[in-house]
This record gives sequence, structure tokens and C-alpha cells, in this order.
Amino acid sequence: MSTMQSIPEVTEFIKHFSLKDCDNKGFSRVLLQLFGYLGHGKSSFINTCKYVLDDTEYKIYADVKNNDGGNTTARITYALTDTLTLVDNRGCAMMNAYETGEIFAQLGNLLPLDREVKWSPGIGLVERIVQAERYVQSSDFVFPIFVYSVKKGLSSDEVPEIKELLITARNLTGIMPVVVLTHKTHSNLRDVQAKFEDMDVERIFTLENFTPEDHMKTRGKHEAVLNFFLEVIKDITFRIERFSDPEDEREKRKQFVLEFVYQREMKKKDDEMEKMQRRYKEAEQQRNVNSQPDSGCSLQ
Ligand SMILES: Nc1nc2c(ncn2[C@@H]2O[C@H](COP(=O)(O)OP(=O)(O)O)[C@@H](O)[C@H]2O)c(=O)[nH]1
Ligand SMILES: [Mg+2]
Repeated sequence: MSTMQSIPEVTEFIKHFSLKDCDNKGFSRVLLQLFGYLGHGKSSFINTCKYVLDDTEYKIYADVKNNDGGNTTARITYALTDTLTLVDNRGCAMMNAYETGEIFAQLGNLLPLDREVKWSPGIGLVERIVQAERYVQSSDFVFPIFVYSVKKGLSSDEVPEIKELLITARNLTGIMPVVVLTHKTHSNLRDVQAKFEDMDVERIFTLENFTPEDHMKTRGKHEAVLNFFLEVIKDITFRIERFSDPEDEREKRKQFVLEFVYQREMKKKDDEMEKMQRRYKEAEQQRNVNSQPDSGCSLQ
């Protein structure tokens, strides 16, 4: 935080940030789209942001225990200011949400907000995107934020998948996701941070979330969150000037996700075809072996 500004000044600045003040192209609200794996601190981060910006007592807005059974999906919104809204995208906690394109449909703001929807992979996702069109507001500006827990650690084997996830999210939204590392006091910090830097992530924030067990306000924790918002606001104003109009941007995101789903379905078919051909060959070889005259012990 700039030493020129006091905490109340910065808080007011964030609270009054509006897209009206920039070349907004018709965007009116920013969806801070949180994504990341289950148990990495997304819900806690939402509660932390509310605690810092509202600056009242600690409340639980996002349920830290709700681990999302697995066959429904929802994108839940938490309004932070008139302009900034946090979105908890729960699809990423599900098995295969990444492979099936579910997480990208959520990140691309192509699925409704605040509605429980039965989860369906593959072509079912395309139907849900079409059905959602009348509920989705194009005037929402999509800003991706990847939440990852330092405490969980990050092995080298996991790096390629996460990198691909981040790059795909970037290609979809036009913005390289900002990374929030939770549990920053854990000893894995340097290692995890270095691995994210190697993934070409531009902006990495490290922080310790406030939790129901420990929400004693310290200046360090409080300022870390305010700083995060100052930087995010800078990023938003930079990006928005380089975007075309909201309808156009949404159409691009839709095409991207449809193409992604299509490619995945094609690959699945190719894999199945290959498997079938392999089985056929194996059966053929087996038949040839069986039909060969057994020279060893023939009785004449
Ligand atoms: N000490 C500490 N605990 C955290 C932090 N972030 C999350 N937690 C705890 O980790 C658990 C999972 O967090 P949660 O927010 O539910 O993760 P989600 O599944 O991504 O929403 C909860 O018990 C939180 O209290 C953090 O930065 N520090
Ligand atoms: Mg959660």
C-alpha cells in the first residue's frame, strides 16, 4: 500500500471504484471469478474480503464446510461493492470439471449465477450454456482469480496440469488469472511461489485468510487484502480499455468453450476408436496363435 494513503482512504477508494470512470465499453460490473480446487481457501477468502472491506465483526458469508456433493453445480455471488462482486465457482472442485469444460463455462460467465444446476458433462454442458443465455448479463466483466493453498504444497508432476488450466483460462477471458496463495505462513511458501512464477503467472498474492478460529485483525493481514484490491483495480482498468464491447466478448468466450467441448468430445471418440482397433488386433493375433499347427507334440 502506498505510504501516502491511510487505510480508511484506501478502503474508500476501493468501495467507490466504478467502471463509469473508465472507458468501460458498456461493462457495468466486475465478476471476480474465483476458481481452484476444493479446500484451498476460496470460501475463506470471500469471508476475508468481506471482513476487511466492511470492517465490522467477522461473519461467515461463504460456507467453509460446504464441499459440494458432486452432482450439482452453482456459481454463488457475494457483492463486495456496487462494482465488485466475488463469485465462488464450485465446478472446479468436481472431478473432471476441467476436462469436460465445465470450469471454463463457469469462468466464461456462460452459466447462470446463484442457481443450482444439475451437473452434466459433454454435450449436456452445451445445452446448459444455451439455456443460460437469457439469464447471463453480458455487461459483467470477467476477471479470473485462481486460489491455491500453500499448505497443500505443489509437486513438479502437478505443474503441467495447473499451467494448462491457467493458460486456457487466460485464452478464454483475455486475462492471465491472478493467483492468490492462501496459508502463506506455511513453510512451502517459497517453493509454491517459485513454481507459479515459472508458469508465467504475472501477479501472485500471498496471504493468510481470516478464519472462524482465528480472525484477530492484524494490520499485516488487513493491508494485504486492501493491496490485493488496489492491484486488481489497476488490472481491470488496463484490460477494459483493450476489450471490445460486452456482447462481442461474451460471444468470443462462448465460441471458445464450445470449441473446447467439441475438441474434447472428438478426442474421446478418437481414443475409443483407437482402443477398439487395438482390441481387434489383439484378438486377431490371438486367433492366429491358436490356429497355428502345434508342431511340438503331435501324435502321428
Ligand atoms: N490457517 C489458515 N486456514 C485457512 C486459510 N484458508 C483456508 N483455511 C482453512 O482451510 C479450510 C478449507 O478452506 P475453504 O475456504 O473451505 O476452501 P474452499 O473449498 O476452497 O472453499 C477451512 O478449514 C479454512 O478455515 C488460510 O489462509 N490460513
Ligand atoms: Mg468453498
